[in-house]
Order: sequence, then C-alpha cells, then structure tokens
Amino acid sequence: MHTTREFNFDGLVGPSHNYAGLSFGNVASFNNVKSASNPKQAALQGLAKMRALAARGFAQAVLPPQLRPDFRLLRSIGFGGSDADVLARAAKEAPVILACAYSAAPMWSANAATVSPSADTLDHRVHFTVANLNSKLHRSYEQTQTARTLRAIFKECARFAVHDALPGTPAFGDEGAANHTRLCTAHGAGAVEMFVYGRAEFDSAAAAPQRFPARQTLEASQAVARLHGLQPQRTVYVQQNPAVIDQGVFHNDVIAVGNGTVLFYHQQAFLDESATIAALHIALADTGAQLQPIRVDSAQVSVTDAVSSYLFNSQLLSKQDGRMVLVVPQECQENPAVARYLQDLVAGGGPIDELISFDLRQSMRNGGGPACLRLRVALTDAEAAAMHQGVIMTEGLYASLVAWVEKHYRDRLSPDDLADPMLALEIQTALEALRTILDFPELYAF
Ligand code: SUG
Repeated sequence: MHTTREFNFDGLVGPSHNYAGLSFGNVASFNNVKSASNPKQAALQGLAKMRALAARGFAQAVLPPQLRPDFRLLRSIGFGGSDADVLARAAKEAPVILACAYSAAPMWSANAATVSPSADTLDHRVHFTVANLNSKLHRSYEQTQTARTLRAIFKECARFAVHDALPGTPAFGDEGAANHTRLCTAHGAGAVEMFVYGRAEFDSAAAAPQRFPARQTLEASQAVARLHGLQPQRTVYVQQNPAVIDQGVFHNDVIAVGNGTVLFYHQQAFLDESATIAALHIALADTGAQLQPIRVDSAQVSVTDAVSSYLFNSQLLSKQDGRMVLVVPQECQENPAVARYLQDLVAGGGPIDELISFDLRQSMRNGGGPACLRLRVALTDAEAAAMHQGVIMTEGLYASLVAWVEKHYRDRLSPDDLADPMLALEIQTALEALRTILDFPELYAF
C-alpha cells in the first residue's frame, strides 16, 4: 500500500549555541542575554527528544548545524585579514555582530523553510521555500546553507523542488513553517494550508503590532503559496493578532499548532477568530474533512502563561490508533495553570489523549520549544526512499551523534568565549567529522 508519513527534521544544535539576546520581540532570548550557555547539554537534550520519538515509531530525521562563525558576514562589513584577525577585531569593535556570526539559530528548523507535500501541489512534487529570515541579522545568514542542505537531502528534481529564499527585503519577511499549518484527514491527503502573517506591507490600513516587530508578511505567504502551486480554495491566509505579537508571540507556532483536522489554538491567536475558523471550515469541506478546533480561552491559560510555558509550541503527532500525542516542553508541567489545563485535556475524551514532556531548557532559554526544533516534511514511501538516508534517526545514528557531541562540544560558552580563535577551529573540526557520520561529503562548502 502507498503510505505517507510525516518526518520531523529536528535541527541538531550546533557547537556555538549561546545566549546573545539577538531576537527583539522574543522574550526568552531577551531575558537571557549574555548568560552562559551549555552547547553540549543543548545538543544532548535535542538528541534525546529525537531518539525518544523515533523509538515510539515516529519518522524522525536530523538537519545538520551550520558552519560558524559566518566569516562572509564579518568580512562583508569590513573586517579583513586572517580569520584570527577578523575575530579579534570583530570581538573588540562589534561584539554583537560577532555573536550574530556565531549564532546557532539554525537549530530551530521550523524556520528553515515552508514545506508543501506532493499531495497539495500542482506538479505533485514536494515543494520547499527556504525562509529568508530577514527580520533578524543573525538569522538572515542561514538561507545559503539551508538551501544547500535541503538540495543535498532532497536531490531528485523529479520529486522535489527547493526554491531559493524570497527577496531579502521587509516586504517579503518570511519565517518558514513556524507560520504555516497543514490541516487534512491524513498526511498523504490533499490538505488545507493555512498561512499566518503578522503584517501586510502594502496595506497601510491593516493592523500591526506597536511594540514588537511582525516578522512574517502577507506578501511573503502569498508568494510561497504561488511558488508551491497550491490550490486557492484550499489556501487560507490569516492575520495574527497584533496584540499577542506585542506580548512575545513572535511566530504563530507560539500560540497555535495543527495536525490532522485538529487546530489547537489560543482564543487570542488570530486577529479575527470567528472569520478564521469559518474560513478553515469552508476550505476543509473542499477536501471532504471536518475541522476539529480545540480552543483554549484566556481564563484557562493566559497569553503570558502560554508564552512562558510554550504550551502551543508543542508537537501534535498522530499515533497508529488514530489518537494524538502532544509533545510539550517541561516548562508546561511547571506552570500550574498550564499543567491543570493539560491534565483535563488528555482526560477529556478528545483527539489528544497523551502527553510527552521533554527537558529542552537550553533551547527554551532562547525561545525555542519542541515545535521550533522541527521541520515537518510529509513524504510518500517513494519520496522517503529517494531522500538522503544518512539523516534518518536510528539507534545507531543516535549513539554516533552522542559520542560526537561528547567529543567536540564545550559545556560552557560565555559571550567572551566568542573571541577565542580556538572555538572557530573546534567547530570546523566537529563539522568535518559530522559529514562522515551522516555519510554526507557534499554537505558543507568548506
Ligand atoms: O528566531 N531565537 C529564535 C527562536 C526561534 C523559535 N522558532 C519558532 N518559534 N519556530 C528566534 O527568535 C535567539 C538567539 C539569541 O538571542 O542568541 C533566537 O534567535
């Protein structure tokens, strides 16, 4: 039988994971600026999640980290000479930009690209649009390696199309799958694709946040849908509530998550909740399916609690028995209102009947929960067989990656350590070894 499975591609945390406070509007990133990080622990926490979900039978793969520091960035703004000279001058004259060049932010692979499976697209290929992430300097440099990695994993042009990032200008701010939700009866069925945007560049009357930036534009979302060849009657554009962006909801996946026909969302997530739900009902009816909204109201969980616990930045996964499991960060169990809500949710006889909780503290301190760490790619058996196999999570790969992390990663990184020229060499050595582990010689342009 022809089956389609959803692979979760988790970003493997890179050896330069650090807290630089680079994401204005992301409360956790801002609050933890300049504290010391533990890259080793961060990578092991992420790997433990991948391993546990793979062991449960979910299709799991890994997206490799990117080479850091990004010397292209540093050289392009006037730091010259040897690599050591570049690092020494940048550390002295522009430490924040050095931190940008060192950022391990590609670990949040939900922002790597937007993905439309072959069941949704006009040419029946799987389409990826690499996100330009142009709202933040440190993230705007991810796209080159992301495109290279995706093209190397999904090589066969007859099955896969990897589009370059949209133009790098505010009108096309694109943050990838973090603002994109598929709703469908089964992963392999034609779906409704919902794009949530924070602002519209060419509609001066549209609402916009006042305090924090809206990263995703309507124009970007429309461009992605066009590039992917989506059906207009199954494509829904929804404006995020600017008031929640101003409370730290910098991506829609901080306030809503969907899977199958379930949309799990906070009452304040969207600018016009009833119009959003009505539009999804109509679009889903076109696929023969019925939307199952699970609405969390503010009296149950406040937006503040949703942002601090990352309740909605959970993974909602379909189990073999047709029910769903919610994969949450440990912070959800530590917040009394959220813990109580979750207890009732799984006992309530609805589609979600199980919770799995992970300690992802290192990532969470930069505003990245379970859902930020993964890119969903639904693949038919034939497509899955055609992708690079070395990135698929197995017990063997897990063991090799743990040993690799233990050998190459530091267990403490403070802002001053970014000036250490040894760090750059350590990372290069680590990634060279990683190519072999993943059986992926063409992964990096060393
Ligand atoms: O883009 N944090 C990331 C977190 C991304 C979370 N992704 C999703 N919600 N899908 C960001 O704000 C912090 C880096 C620093 O401050 O060092 C950072 O980039």
